[in-house]
Amino acid sequence: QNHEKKLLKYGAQYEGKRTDAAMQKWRSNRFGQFIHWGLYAIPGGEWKGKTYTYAAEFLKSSAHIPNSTWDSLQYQFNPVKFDPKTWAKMAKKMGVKYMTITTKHHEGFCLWPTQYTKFNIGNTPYKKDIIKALVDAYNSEGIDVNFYYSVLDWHHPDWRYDIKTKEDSIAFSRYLTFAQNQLKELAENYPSVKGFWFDGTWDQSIKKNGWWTLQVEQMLKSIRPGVVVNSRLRADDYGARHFDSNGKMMGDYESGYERRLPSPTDTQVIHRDWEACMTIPENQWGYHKKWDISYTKTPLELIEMLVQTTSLGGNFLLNFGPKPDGTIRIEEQQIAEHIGNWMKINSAAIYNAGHAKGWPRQDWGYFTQNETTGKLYAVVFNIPISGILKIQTLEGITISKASFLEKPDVPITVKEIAKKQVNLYLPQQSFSEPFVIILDTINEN
Ligand code: JFZ
Repeated sequence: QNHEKKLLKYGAQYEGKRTDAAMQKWRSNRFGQFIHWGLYAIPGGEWKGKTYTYAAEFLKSSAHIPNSTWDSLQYQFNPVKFDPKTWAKMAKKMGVKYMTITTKHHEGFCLWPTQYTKFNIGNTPYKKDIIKALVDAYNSEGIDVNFYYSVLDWHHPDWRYDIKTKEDSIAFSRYLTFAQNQLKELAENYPSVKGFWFDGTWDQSIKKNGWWTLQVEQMLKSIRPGVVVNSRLRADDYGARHFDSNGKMMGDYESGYERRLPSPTDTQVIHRDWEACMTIPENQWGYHKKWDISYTKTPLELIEMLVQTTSLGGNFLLNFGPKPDGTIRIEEQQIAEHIGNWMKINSAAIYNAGHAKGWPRQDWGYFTQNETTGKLYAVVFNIPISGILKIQTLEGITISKASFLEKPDVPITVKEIAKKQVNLYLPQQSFSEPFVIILDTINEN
């Protein structure tokens, strides 16, 4: 590695975590709902009687469907059963504090009536502005809304994957103006937007235009002060992405954790803000008619991911792919309900909680800690056959009391068995859900 510091015009704009109120709100949210909705929901991973198992939102590319054919799906998009309030209520019950919606995915179709392309919701049989409906419905439930925007655009004639000729460069600069206009339009027309989630920025064309990614970040922040932008937007002077050529994170949080989480012992991620986005199936973001073509994660697995993410100071964005009729598939509804029932009891260990500073990783699960009060939570996933939870404590810290978050009256015996070794004796009972124990500590340091 080259340790010489490079002079960058388009690199990281600041170091360390943002501490303003908007960022603190983003961070305290912890749990979000991702929604991928577009024309790809109509074929749902099937084309001319054939099932394509790769990501449904990539069907146009997987099945080599020409633009003219794909784009005519626009005239079929008519989600007559779409009720934004139903979605927002479901999200609220699941316990999310924010939602991120695809305003435009790689296919280029826009869910809002943009003035910059006809390829938008206004020119479908449905006609109505879906982005506005969702922003209003989710905001009424107290849920923040962020906009996903794919810079990569399969529809726009001026999109380029690389810049090899003068013609490419002229076309692509027109494209960059188009995309910037759209982003300005989104920021101006939906004043409550809390963040922008960029995608489709991995091609050479963008890497060669790092200046544009910074310009867009700055434009959005000048129209909507406090708005939160993911690292995936950004490229620097040398085409380095997410992290600049000096190793500093660009944007406000790292968005490289896609369908994977950092290891529970990762000591790097806790020093920055980050978010993991997750699918329930293996790799389906948009609606796929076949739910069982890959392994689907169980609610308990997803809850564990949410807790692991929180324990490492990150946000967890769980994806849903609504159907073309505007409803959410029953499998996703059931998972949302299960998670919501768990959150109703245990969310104190999630909201405004983060990494429990100094505490080592434990065999039975994860510690989280409230960012404001310092309250310590043990979220238990694995109970030993002995019924004894062994807690490795820190120098000078003793545990004075342990109590169930759900049932404060059920006693848990706490016994210090050696220096920095505490046993918690759980009552003889079986648990069907992961549970939270609040630990009261005395700090003698
Ligand atoms: C992208 C999209 O292509 C996909 O359709 C979905 O929208 C997802 C959220 O983002 O897919 C990615 C993006 C980044 C990586 C992998 C797939 N990555 O960083 O490894």
